[in-house]
Amino acid sequence: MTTKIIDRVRSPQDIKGLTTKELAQLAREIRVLILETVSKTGGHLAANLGVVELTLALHYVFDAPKDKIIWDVGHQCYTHKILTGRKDRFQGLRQFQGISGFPCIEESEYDAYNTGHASTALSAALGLAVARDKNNQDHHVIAVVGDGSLTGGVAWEALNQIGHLRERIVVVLNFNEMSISPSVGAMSKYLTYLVSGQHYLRIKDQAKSILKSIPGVGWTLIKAGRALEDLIKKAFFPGLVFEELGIRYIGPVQGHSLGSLVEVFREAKTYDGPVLIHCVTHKGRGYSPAQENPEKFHGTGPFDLHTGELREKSRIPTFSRVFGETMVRLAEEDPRVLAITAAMPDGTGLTPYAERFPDRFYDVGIAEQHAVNFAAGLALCRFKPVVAVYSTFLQRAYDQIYHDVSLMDLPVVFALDRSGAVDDEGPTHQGVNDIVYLRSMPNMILMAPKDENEFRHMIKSALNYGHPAAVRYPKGRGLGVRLDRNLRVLPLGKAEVLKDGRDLLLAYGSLVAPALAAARRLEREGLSFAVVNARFAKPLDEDLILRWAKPGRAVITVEEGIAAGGFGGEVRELLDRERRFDLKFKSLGFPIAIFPVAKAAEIRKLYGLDEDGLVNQVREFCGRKPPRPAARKDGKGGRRSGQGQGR
Ligand SMILES: Cc1ncc(C[n+]2csc(CCOP(=O)(O)OP(=O)(O)O)c2C)c(N)n1
Repeated sequence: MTTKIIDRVRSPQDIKGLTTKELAQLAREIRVLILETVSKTGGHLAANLGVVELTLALHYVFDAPKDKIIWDVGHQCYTHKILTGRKDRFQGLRQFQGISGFPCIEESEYDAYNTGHASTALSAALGLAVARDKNNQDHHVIAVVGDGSLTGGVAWEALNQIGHLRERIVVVLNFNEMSISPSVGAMSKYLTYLVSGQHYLRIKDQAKSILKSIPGVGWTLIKAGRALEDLIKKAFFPGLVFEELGIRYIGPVQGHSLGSLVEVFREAKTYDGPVLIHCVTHKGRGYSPAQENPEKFHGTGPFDLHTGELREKSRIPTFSRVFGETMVRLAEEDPRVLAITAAMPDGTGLTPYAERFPDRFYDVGIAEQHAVNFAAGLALCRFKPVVAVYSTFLQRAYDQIYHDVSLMDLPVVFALDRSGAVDDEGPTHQGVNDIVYLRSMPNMILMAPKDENEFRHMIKSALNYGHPAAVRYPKGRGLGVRLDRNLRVLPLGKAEVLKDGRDLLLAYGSLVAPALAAARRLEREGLSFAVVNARFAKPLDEDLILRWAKPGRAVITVEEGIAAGGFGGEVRELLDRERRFDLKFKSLGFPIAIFPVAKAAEIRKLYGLDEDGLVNQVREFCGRKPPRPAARKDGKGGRRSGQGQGR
């Protein structure tokens, strides 16, 4: 029986004595574990397959947890987790009460910093390095950052200061020419240029052989390797960006060659200042479906390992897909409609639009702030930009929304995908804050559809109102409703009554459907609630709400977002303004919390926002007890037989 090396690895210490050949064998075993697990749990497959060797070499050369490794975005940390004591829990990747798919300081001392959003690692690394020096410590700080994440402005703000302070930091640039989609922008082209011709390596090798041929002198110079490198760089690459910033550049390095990686990391370890190592890797390495289609396998659901086909199939379209199709239609109708994404063309459903209107589509890279600012400039010149972005990532652009869009009342449309609870990704990716942070923006219109059909009308409406407008919608599939042939503009600030009743359940967006189902169940228990699809969180349908806001009545708001300061807050303030104090008010939504890694449905259940939870919460608010379960005809169930049934 062959024993696996991976079975002997409990911590990075266990790989220190391995030969390069054994490390390569371990890399193969890790890939198998990642593939077998992610094919069941879903996860960030392609990025993780691309950094197996890089991660092994880092743990081989550096001494975590003393040395601190920070993973930018953190979606590529699976090998790191496997090597740092979490191999046996790896089956629970991204599962409720399992392990997170991102670095998590609460989970392990080897996780030096929590990540999830892109481009933060360099700033954090600098903070850790400065703190190290102030504390008279001597460990290494390593930041691993992808070329995609290097399109984020904050990464450059960090490099600016790193070059200035010249702190001892190792930056590992994981260059695979991909963000989720192909990397974009001038910087990406520049990095490709450095790699593509292999100019630098060629020149370095040529210089070495020339020096070697000079009797007596050559070898001395070659041994003083750094001097030679500096000489070459200065002579042939006077503008090498990183060197000009004061950061030593090493590379390009073959990122799947364990020997080369170990050598350069050892060299970087000796350097007394900031150093950037340009490692060339391939996303999806070792699994051909992912290698051929790294975009599809960037973040994947469970899939068939043999065919690479996704397991979940449905005819019901996702909201993202409906969005993309709607954008194509709206762009056909109006040549001023433009679409902007911050590195998520596929995730936001914009790929068909980008193919149809390549010159009216902008992927700005992982640059949400710039996306919003750019849209403001376009809107000022009478274009109609739609910024398609995940709710959680728009948090980055808070000031741009306020300063550049809202204050000038510019008609920028925000299409907020993945709003509400989000499957599997954990606390960094929940789209639960957008209502709260957008509510306070002057001129901003806030909308959320009850289903995918209404959603299409909302995108059309948002483009027609002539003000900043945000439409929030959930991750995943719609309700499977029929789609109207024509798109129409919804009356601004008008809600829709779905069911009449004595008291009011005022639901927003994705929770309209469970609220309606809950109200129907409560009706059978004698609790009469009207259900209103609010459509707008701002402006509210004030007249309609005030019609129900009578003494003694109950008004309950329901939203898939943080309740404090959210949609419910907007309604509560209306009631206070109108001095409707003698009614019962409650807002149901998420608490301010750190959300667990779980399915969205599990998160909603946990906080009482699924149908059962809503029934329970409303019932409790009304001071009602749950009805006794009816006794089953077979005598089982209900109250236990013999327990006072006949009294
Ligand atoms: C602020 C922010 N915007 C968008 C994302 C979504 N996102 C996750 S990974 C990724 C691509 C990262 O590319 P890169 O850093 O090159 O890593 P790779 O996946 O290629 O290894 C993006 C856009 C994010 N995590 N954070």
